[in-house]
Amino acid sequence: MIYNDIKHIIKQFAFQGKYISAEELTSGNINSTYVLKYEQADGSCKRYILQKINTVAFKNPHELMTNIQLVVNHITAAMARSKVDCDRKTLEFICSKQGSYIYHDDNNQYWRSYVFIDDAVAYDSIEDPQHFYEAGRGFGEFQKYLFDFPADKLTATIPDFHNTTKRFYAFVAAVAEDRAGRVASLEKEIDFFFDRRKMMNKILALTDAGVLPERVTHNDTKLNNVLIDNTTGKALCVIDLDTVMSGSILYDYGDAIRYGASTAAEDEADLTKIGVDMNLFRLFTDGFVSEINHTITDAEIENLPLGVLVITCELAMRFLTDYINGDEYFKVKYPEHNLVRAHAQMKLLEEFEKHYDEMQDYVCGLIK
Ligand code: ADP
Ligand code: GN1
Ligand code: MG
Repeated sequence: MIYNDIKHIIKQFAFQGKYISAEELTSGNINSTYVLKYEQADGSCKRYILQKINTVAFKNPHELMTNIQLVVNHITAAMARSKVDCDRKTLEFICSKQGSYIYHDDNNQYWRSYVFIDDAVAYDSIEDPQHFYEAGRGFGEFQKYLFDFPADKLTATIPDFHNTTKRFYAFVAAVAEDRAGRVASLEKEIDFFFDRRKMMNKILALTDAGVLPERVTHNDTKLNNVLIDNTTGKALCVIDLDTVMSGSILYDYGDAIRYGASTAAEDEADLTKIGVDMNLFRLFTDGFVSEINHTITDAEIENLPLGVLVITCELAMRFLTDYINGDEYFKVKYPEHNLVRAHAQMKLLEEFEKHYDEMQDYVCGLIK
């Protein structure tokens, strides 16, 4: 029962009201997330998010929370300067009784809490195409607010998170080690990534060559990491700020398209269902670029489709690496889940490759 797992934890946060219930949200692949309900004196209900930070992924939770605070403060100040009411538009932290925004428990687990943002949805799949335009606008606006954020103030919460070259080496090392005894049947899959090795290096090469600028980026721009307002249908708040770090705009764009412009779920087992919805591709692109058209460079625009290929390939390879390592990083819902995810992302990558020229024509048409 959830209550038994968290009853010692919830006492450690300054929640208002009387505890009513807790429910686990299972859409995220990394942290453990609960929604807590508290009854208020006037009979209304207030909700909070409680999260156990995954320390396999995030080795230093205190530095992680410092990053998130810096980012949220920066965005809040930028909104204030633009006379934007920041209510429900940024994450609001709850203090723990240890005096910080983290509670470190006796089992060496780290917990944090946010105010639950009401009347909004983090969609796992697209129900209304306009929401994907809004997701693009939301992530674009996030970029816009962080444009002048000093990157050197941020800790790399996961070093080399989108260093696809190092991800490839980690994949090769996992294959060599074969610690879960799963490699023998994966010959086709291994070839797939060797065949794409050069493509995977391209964003890093263009960044090293100074063609693409480094920016502060979100780095995990799945559709369910932006809340859409129920009343207005507009993007409300970008969440899941654990991976905000130095990066390329191509990562944020590419990851969002990877997830949202697919015709199937990220872990679809029936590969015949997986394709690219070019209408959704265009909607997201329009929303994203509309917010950053003053700052995005022509080289970034031209290379946006490269971001889609690299990030889809990187994630396919990360899922396969985790499968080979015995499922130690991503949460799995069944034993072969990471392999199914890898196959789905490999198929999706092939579909994006087929649409590459069409994507390229579209984004180049946006250059002024
Ligand atoms: P993960 O890193 O595991 O993906 P997230 O921070 O994205 O964790 O949280 C998981 C889910 O919890 C989100 O997709 C969203 O549905 C919900 N959520 C997280 N923070 C909030 C919030 N402040 N208000 C409302 N819902 C939230
Ligand atoms: C993880 O935390 P979540 O579920 O939003 C992962 C992303 C992957 C994504 C795939 C810190 O994101 O990199 O793209 O799963 N986050 C981390 O669904 O590894
Ligand atoms: Mg998330």
